[in-house]
Amino acid sequence: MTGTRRKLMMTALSGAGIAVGSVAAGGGAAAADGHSVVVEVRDTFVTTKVKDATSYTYDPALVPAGARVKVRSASVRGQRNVTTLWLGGLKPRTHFMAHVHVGRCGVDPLASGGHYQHRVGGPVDAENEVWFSVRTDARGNARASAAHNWTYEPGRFPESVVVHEHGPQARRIACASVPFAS
Ligand SMILES: [Cu+2]
Repeated sequence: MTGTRRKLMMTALSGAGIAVGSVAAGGGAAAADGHSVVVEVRDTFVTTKVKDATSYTYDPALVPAGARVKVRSASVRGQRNVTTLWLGGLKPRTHFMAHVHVGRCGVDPLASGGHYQHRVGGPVDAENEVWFSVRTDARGNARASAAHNWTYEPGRFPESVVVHEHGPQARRIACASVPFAS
């Protein structure tokens, strides 16, 4: 085992109120003709010395091994999505950027590929992509969320959230694998 603690919770509620899959109480209200889905992952960052892990730090000075991440994606299919990112135990009082990326995290920071885009080849902005502006507090904790009037597309669900250094280089400093769905 990698020592990584990971929990995945998926909730699916049909519009008719019939439970599909494993349902947790308070999983969210379903639209009249929609389909409400919540995906939530908690994980711990490990260094790239660990093979086949799910979430990596590429810069332990900014994101120490053992720092925590939680990602929650709540959707009403075809209508809207809110993706929320929590980070814990990072470098305090520091500004980071983060995005939803298409690929799974790997030992190579580039393994997660590029940004997920709602309209592929469309604008590189916070409406067509999922961007988070993150500022850690005195304890190194932060929360940010991004809302869209679209949902992740079946067949090409994104697979990670990548944390970048704030600045022109936008160096990749950590990555959390998340099996998004909507
Ligand atoms: Cu990115």
